[in-house]
Amino acid sequence: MKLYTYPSAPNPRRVHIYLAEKGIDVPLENVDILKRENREPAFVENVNVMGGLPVLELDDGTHIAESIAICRYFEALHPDPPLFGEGPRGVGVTDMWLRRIELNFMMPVGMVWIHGSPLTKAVMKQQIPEVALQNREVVERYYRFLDDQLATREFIAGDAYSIADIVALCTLDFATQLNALPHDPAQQHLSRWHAAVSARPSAAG
Ligand SMILES: N[C@@H](CCC(=O)N[C@@H](CS)C(=O)NCC(=O)O)C(=O)O
Repeated sequence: MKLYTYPSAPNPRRVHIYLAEKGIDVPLENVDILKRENREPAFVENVNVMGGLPVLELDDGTHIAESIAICRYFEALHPDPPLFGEGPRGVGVTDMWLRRIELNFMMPVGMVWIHGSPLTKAVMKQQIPEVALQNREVVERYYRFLDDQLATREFIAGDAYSIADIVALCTLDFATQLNALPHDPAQQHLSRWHAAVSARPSAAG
């Protein structure tokens, strides 16, 4: 088994944090996104037809791409501690928040990245600056929404740390560090949550 990865990128980072929370060691093979190694024909043809990272290679040669699919694979093998919720209610609520974070937070940050960053300009056929600007506003609204939500509970999906926190942390740090789109430190509940999840040893890697 091995994980093809580029650890500092937000989607691979989700898997690294998840594995650290579970205490699971997986051999790594770094693939340099900046050198476009993940877009070389050998990688696309043999590892991931979509070209993205991370990808988990199993010993029988199966490839599982998509960061959340990789985490779910490990969750099935190592259910404790539960990071996708516990019991039918917990699983449902955690999945609801995971999907909200992916669709309503990561997606607009991704739009800012591909339409607004000088780092993606060379690979985008056409950047549309208005799309980046509109999505910056969507993200700023989402920060306000998350701040309100976190006023009533400790973590994104409830009182237990979960995959929703992992994805939200990677998204917020990606927005802040690579898209110059930080949250307002005066958003005290979001700031409290961010400090707490960042202080976990899993977030350091
Ligand atoms: N939905 C996929 C997204 C994979 C993805 O887009 N990964 C990025 C890194 S964060 C990537 O490989 N970018 C370089 C590229 O697409 O060429 C997942 O969750 O794993």
